[in-house]
Amino acid sequence: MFDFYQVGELLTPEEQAMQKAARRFLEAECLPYIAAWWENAEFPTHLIRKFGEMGFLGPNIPVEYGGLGASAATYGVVSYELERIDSGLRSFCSVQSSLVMYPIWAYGSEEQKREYLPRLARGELVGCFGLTEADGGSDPDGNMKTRARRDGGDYVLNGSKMWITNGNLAHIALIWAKDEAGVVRGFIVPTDSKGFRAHKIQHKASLRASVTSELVLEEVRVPKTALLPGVEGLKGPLSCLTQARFGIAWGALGALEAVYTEALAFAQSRTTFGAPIARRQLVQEKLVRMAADHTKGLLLAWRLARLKDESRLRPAQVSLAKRDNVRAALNGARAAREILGGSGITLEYHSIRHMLNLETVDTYEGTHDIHTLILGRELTGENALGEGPRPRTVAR
Ligand code: TGC
Ligand code: FAD
Repeated sequence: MFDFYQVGELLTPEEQAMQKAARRFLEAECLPYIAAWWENAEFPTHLIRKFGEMGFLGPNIPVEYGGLGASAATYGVVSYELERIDSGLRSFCSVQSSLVMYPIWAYGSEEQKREYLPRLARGELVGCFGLTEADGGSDPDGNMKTRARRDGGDYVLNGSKMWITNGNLAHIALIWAKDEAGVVRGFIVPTDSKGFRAHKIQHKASLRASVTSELVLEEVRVPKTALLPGVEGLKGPLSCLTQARFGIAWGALGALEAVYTEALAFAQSRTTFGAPIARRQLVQEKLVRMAADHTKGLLLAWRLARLKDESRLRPAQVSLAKRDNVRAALNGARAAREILGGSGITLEYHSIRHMLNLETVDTYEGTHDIHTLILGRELTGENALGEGPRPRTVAR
């Protein structure tokens, strides 16, 4: 494991044990097959229950609801190890843990928690999270056309969602829709509901070992017990994003470790002009940049985890870590691909797969530029995101 500042020593024995177990499991069950899954655009559904057994699904959820009740860094190291293999594997677990289990745990009724959380933790049920719509995901409030209207004891949902991870695998979809007062609300929608359809998005050149879908809801009727009672307004979905972005800040460093170690080994064994390319300053500069970014990113992620456990985490702090760690990993993957030369363009090596995946990771969960603007707003008090003529969503 590459860990230049021994950040691993700052982890508790339980966190260290989880990281070791995850690495052992993923190296045996995923690493040998991932390139083929990626090339064939396949997600390894046979591993979902095993992910549950390993504690990868909702590790932070309390034990009474089927989770491990584990620390933030436990979730962090799991994300790191998953993404060291492939961003698509981490995506699956991010969505299940942070975007489906978290909102049910944080905002669900007791009945909803008991009905869904243990089965989601075991991987018996798969969930997806529908926030983004086709007109522009960066501004989910301004672009949300999906509506929920009351009809007796039910809600009726109409609209569509775009780019939804796990959409075609999911048994339940967490759908964010505006009610008749224009307030964003969350609904747990069984995907076998009449009027619910998922279309798998084809021809992706990134995150191929992950299922991405468009969801269409036409007069989908759910009982009022499907509503998450504990939250109103955009802060509902945004607070879930804070959880997932935290995991991505760790995960991206797993991908960075993978491309760094691959590039280093190649550079040490590849000889040109009578010496290994690792002896060349231009190559060393690239490797040093990767190692430095990994080291700084890990310290950032570790500190963030401790702040999270102390409930002192601010969303803008997560924005900084997601933004910088993902961009560092993407730059590292591009540099690793370059060091590998022609070999770097084949799936025999991992760097180009990570590089292409990280283009998605740089975009989803808030694009790099959106996080820049969130941070700019936090630092200056000035909103450069754009005001827009739309009415703001106000929690009642
Ligand atoms: P804004 O006025 O900033 O906020 C509205 C309310 O939400 C609160 N809030 C947050 N709460 C918790 N966590 C956060 N990160 C929060 N950010 C904001 C805020 O305090 C306010 O609360 P209240 O009580 O005053 O109502 O709203 P805005 O419309 O100006 O938002 C701007 C912006 C840019 C922050 C937001 O729209 C945004 O984050 N946009 C990016 C959207 C995004 O990240 N989408 C991701 C979709 S899911 C996904 O990509 C999954 S990929 C998963 C995978 O496969 O791994
Ligand atoms: P847009 O919002 O249209 O942005 C286009 C460009 O404009 C970007 O470069 C952006 O940075 C820039 N931009 C936007 N606004 C501004 C501004 N104010 N100032 C300057 N620049 C700006 N969403 C879900 O809800 N659930 C999921 O499970 C999910 N999974 C995904 C999986 C994949 C593989 C992908 C690719 C996306 C997924 N998403 C999901 C959607 C993702 O969150 C969005 O793609 C992302 O938020 C960006 O939205 P957009 O693609 O509509 O781009």
